[in-house]
Amino acid sequence: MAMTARRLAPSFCGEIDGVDLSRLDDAATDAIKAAWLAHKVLVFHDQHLDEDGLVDFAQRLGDVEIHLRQARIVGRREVLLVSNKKENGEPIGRLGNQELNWHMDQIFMAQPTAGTMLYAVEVTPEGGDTWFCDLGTAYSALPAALKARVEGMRAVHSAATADRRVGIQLTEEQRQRAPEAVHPLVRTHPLAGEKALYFSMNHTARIDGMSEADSLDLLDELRRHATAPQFVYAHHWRVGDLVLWDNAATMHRRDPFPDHFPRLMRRVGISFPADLRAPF
Ligand SMILES: O=C(O)CCC(=O)C(=O)O
Ligand SMILES: [Fe+2]
Repeated sequence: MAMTARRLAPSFCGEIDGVDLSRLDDAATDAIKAAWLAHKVLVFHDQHLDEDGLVDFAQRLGDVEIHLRQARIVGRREVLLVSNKKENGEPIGRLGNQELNWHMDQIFMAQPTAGTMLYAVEVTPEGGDTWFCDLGTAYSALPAALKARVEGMRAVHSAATADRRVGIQLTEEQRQRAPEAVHPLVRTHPLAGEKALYFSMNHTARIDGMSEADSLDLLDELRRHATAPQFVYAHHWRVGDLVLWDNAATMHRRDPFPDHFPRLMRRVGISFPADLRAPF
């Protein structure tokens, strides 16, 4: 079964209409997997998924992860709430209303998350757009000198770096479960075979063997190149949208939004098959 996706950006991002993610058969699941690989980011609208339905869909795509920072005591542990909402003065989810800089989810793990899905339950009329950039196409379009320079480089990532840069606090137990991870700065996609830049402005502490200042200069140069308008798609959310992205081929960021607008997203992370999890 072929699934047609409308391209939302020149090189990546597909929008798929007419699919009910709560009723997929195996042929439709395979078509979604193929479209996801081809488009790197998939956008679905008008979905009706409770937490069980979201986890069921995620399980069709791969092994579902429990997020390092998961702290829920009610609801499905596979589902992380991304929200600025509070109950009894306490945040019900993560990441508040602030801007999130260009990043890659869980790049700091030895076996980072392959893909993330975000499902919009409550959206804001202003701000809160989520932006994606195509790191594969950006890599192939690098100026030759820069491409030669990054060849063979390895980058060091840690959750503690994100704590420092973004102010997300880790518990001691979480810190021990996620020490530094070192991955190639240019990663070959384990399923698509495409080479892509592989770093995160929030989590990449440094390039192995370089000072932090020099590393940040290089990362910023790569970030400026990779987030030029021709490599970027910005998603403006509607209730019922589900966006699924490939963490081995894209980075994302989020616009801030006014805190008096409640925003609630349900989020699930998926792994690659066990033998393909470590980046190479
Ligand atoms: O809230 C968003 O739009 C994006 C949050 C994010 O970066 C994530 O859930 O990984
Ligand atoms: Fe993220």
